[in-house]
Amino acid sequence: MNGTSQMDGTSYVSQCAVPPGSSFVYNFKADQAGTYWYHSHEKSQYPDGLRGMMVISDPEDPYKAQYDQEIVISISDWYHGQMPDLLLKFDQPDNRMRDITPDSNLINDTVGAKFEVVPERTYLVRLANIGGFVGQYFWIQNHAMTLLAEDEAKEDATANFPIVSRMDTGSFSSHVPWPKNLDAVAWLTYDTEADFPDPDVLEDKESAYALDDMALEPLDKQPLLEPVDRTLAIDIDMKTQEDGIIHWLFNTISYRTPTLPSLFAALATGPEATDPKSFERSTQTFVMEHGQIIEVTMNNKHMWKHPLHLHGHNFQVTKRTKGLVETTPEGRAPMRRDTINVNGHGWVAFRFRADNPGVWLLHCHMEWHAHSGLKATFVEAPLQLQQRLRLSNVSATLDPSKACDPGRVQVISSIEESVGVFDGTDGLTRHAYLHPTPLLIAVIALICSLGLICAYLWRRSAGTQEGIYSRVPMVDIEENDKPNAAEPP
Ligand SMILES: [Cu+2]
Repeated sequence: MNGTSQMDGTSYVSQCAVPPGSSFVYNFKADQAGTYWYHSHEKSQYPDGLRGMMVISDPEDPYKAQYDQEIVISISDWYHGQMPDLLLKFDQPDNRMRDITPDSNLINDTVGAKFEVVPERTYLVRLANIGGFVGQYFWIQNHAMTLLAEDEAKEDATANFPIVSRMDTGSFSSHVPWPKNLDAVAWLTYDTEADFPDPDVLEDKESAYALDDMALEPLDKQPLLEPVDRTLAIDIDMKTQEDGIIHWLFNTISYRTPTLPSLFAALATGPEATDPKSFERSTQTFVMEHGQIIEVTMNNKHMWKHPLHLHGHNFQVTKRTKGLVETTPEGRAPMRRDTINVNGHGWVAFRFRADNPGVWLLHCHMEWHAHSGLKATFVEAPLQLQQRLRLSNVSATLDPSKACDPGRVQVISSIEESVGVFDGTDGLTRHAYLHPTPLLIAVIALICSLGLICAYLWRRSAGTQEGIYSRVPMVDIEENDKPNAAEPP
């Protein structure tokens, strides 16, 4: 999303929400190869299904020669209720921040998926957790997996092997019932006629074998960014707010959706956009200067893990603690991520260069926590941003309550080459989407009209010649249904 903050898709951060019956064209340059997923960033909609995986292929994939085929796998927790109802239950004063635990666990949005494979071939597995809440441990039974490298297992080609994704119980409060079944199971399928065995029973200690992502090193070996120009210390905390409900907070602020999208505020306020006070306080806005190296330290004051996600950057993770153990890259180039798990009562530190002018969210990717306020806004290089983007109607932002009325304000890119040639209209488009209801009514009306015309023509033809149905003997049902007078009562 470098250079196209207005296409980031975060409602009331980079755009207005897309109203029913409208469409929004996301126009951006897919120049960052990898395995991603997309999802709604409005009203906790994505755990109900408004999400999917997105693969950006690399024409110069350095591992291309090392695998034969790709398998794309999503894993996700799943709720039998829908989010609007679950949020009502969640937002109760007597709910002491007990996250609602999922009912089920899915691989590729189903139970018992089968991935057919051929012996001796090597597969690249692209894996993403697209769930709303729980972290997962993933393994394929009897198969060694190497991250972005060859799978060297030689297994029985007449058997099938369980693929397991297990919910990380470190996400759950001990005060709520845990899901009955933590595992999602699919099968690596060599032979569709053979058995599909249950996975081996493992004690819940598999996390000891899990990959420590701090040990990863990026291929480009980007050196540690230094010196740090600015340090942000952010505590993860929770506290009862004025609505009587316990909310999550970054430092002392629980994020509330602003009336005016923060990007609109950054573009409408001129030089004052460098002042955090130009943004609604509840958006917890940090303003960064162009090119600064920022180090963010996030300190978890509670016992649960949080997957912290920053939009607009792949940051270098420089430290993470677990208990009393502190892990650093130790002489390697630091791994780069856009999401990092912070452990219970632990902390993480990450760095990035503020070279992507835009308005970007930092938030926990557990939807209960994000919904409950665990979000902050990074306004990055607003003066440079104002040179790239402008508003179609600045004065319309003076009444924030109306700024998101349909058609009122558009964000316009000043540098078209940032996204190349595009022959459509990007951004919010009114009535571009044909709603299915009027379409359905039109089709039904057409069918009914044709039916009436046919019936009329048939009746006319029946009057002039003997139709086939005229030979069917007519039965007077009422007469036949009368009791037979000869039978005794
Ligand atoms: Cu969280």
